[in-house]
Amino acid sequence: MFENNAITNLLHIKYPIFQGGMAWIGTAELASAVSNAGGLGIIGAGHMPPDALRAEIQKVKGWTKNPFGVNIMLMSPFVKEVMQVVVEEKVPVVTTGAGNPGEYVPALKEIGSKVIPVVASVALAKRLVKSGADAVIAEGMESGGHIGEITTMALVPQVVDAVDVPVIAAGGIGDARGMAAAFALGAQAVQMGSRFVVSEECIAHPHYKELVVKAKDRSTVITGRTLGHPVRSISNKLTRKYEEMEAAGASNEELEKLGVGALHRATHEGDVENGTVMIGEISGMLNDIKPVKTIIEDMVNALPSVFKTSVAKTN
Ligand code: TUI
Repeated sequence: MFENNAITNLLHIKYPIFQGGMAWIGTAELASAVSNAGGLGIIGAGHMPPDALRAEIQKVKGWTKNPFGVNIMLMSPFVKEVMQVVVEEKVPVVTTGAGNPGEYVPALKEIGSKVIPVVASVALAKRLVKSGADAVIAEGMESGGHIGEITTMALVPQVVDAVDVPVIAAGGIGDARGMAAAFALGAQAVQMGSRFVVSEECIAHPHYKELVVKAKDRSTVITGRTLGHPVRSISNKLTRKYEEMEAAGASNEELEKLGVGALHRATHEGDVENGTVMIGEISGMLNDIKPVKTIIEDMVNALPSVFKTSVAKTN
């Protein structure tokens, strides 16, 4: 199965399924479960200080022998230090988000890490492939958290046509139908965040998971457009307050202050009214909390066999 797949071959993994590297939620527990189930588990470094990230990497190394990754959020104040940690720890796969990682690519490649940036545009995909990216994750605006402007349906085939490295599709994928659609668009793998939030191994507060399970197709909203970093999350007291303040002409500083600590408030304290519940548009079809292994195996079993034996593009 997946013998002809460029991503399983490049990364030495069983299934072409990545777990999105989510801040506060993509911990060693979730990442090692996904890697043990044959996918690529990814620690979400988010705003983590370097020592915390090193501890998380060492936990994953103890809990799985399979390849794993770290996602580096480029808006983090610790970006230089956490890059240094992933180099020292020789992390097999490094994904990046929320910015352009070009300056860090040479150091990562030097120690043999595979570098796979998340892109939300064709232009950045092309630039990063020139800088040496081994593959790119094309993430549509259906995703939760920090997003771009283009949908997965429109972005993936345009990135596939523009670059000569494998493309991983992300945004709006939660089951075998989404995976088949991604392969049909020319992607060689998928990345899922939301589906893994509602897994047994995910350490998110039960209130967070319950809200995702209850969510419907139109439950999410995008805030932060005027600040230049749009974020998708479940509509709640905090997003409504944000919208009211934005409409009343609040300053960028006041709006940014609302977001400080808000993700942790939801993921760890369980305050899902005054915190940010980042999740993608597919939350409406996520109706149960399952073990990671079941999520992955159900998905692969239901995938039409044509996508397991051949892929649309073999570069
Ligand atoms: O990074 C994400 N999703 C995230 S990061 C995050 S942490 C956070 N916490 C609080 C507030 C804001 C963020 C939560 N969710 N996804 C990957 C992603 N990258 N989506 C979009 C992009 C992106 C956007 C623009 C990547 C590059 C880019 O352009 C940069 C450039 O210089 O051209």
